[in-house]
Amino acid sequence: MTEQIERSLVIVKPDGYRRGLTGEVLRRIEAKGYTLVALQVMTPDRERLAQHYAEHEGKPFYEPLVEFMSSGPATFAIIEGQGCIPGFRSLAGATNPTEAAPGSIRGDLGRDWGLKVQQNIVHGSDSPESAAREIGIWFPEA
Ligand code: RTP
Ligand code: MG
Repeated sequence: MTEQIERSLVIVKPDGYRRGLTGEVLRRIEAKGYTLVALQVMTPDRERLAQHYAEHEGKPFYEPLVEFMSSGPATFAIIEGQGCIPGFRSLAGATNPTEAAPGSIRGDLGRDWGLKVQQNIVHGSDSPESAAREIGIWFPEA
């Protein structure tokens, strides 16, 4: 394999936290063979969410997304492993839980709740640049 050992930022979003799915998500990450490097539960503040989701500013789902993400505790993790950035995206499945394949986190555990924003349990960085940026926002000491 040519993939690098890399780090990704994973969030178990407030819907996943509320539904008691944090352990299940972490179990899948560890079962896949990725390492947990850092782990923290907190209610994300709007200021850092605005940085995190800067690419989506102005889109119709942006405000509902920040509202949802700041609605309660979420679990933030840095994970590490060969190819873990695309690897975790694959574990997570498609953004829309209705379309996410069975076997993926969103496919197995998510559904469309008919809300203004997809409440899809997890976030995972989408590139090495995003991962470095997002880890810097949520784990400034890392
Ligand atoms: P994420 O960033 O959370 O890992 O998810 P993603 O890459 O699969 O999705 P992205 O396009 O980056 O969108 C970020 C998050 O915004 C919410 N969203 N809702 N039309 C909608 O209702 C909609 N579109 C996006 C989701 O929570 C998505 O994960
Ligand atoms: Mg994204």
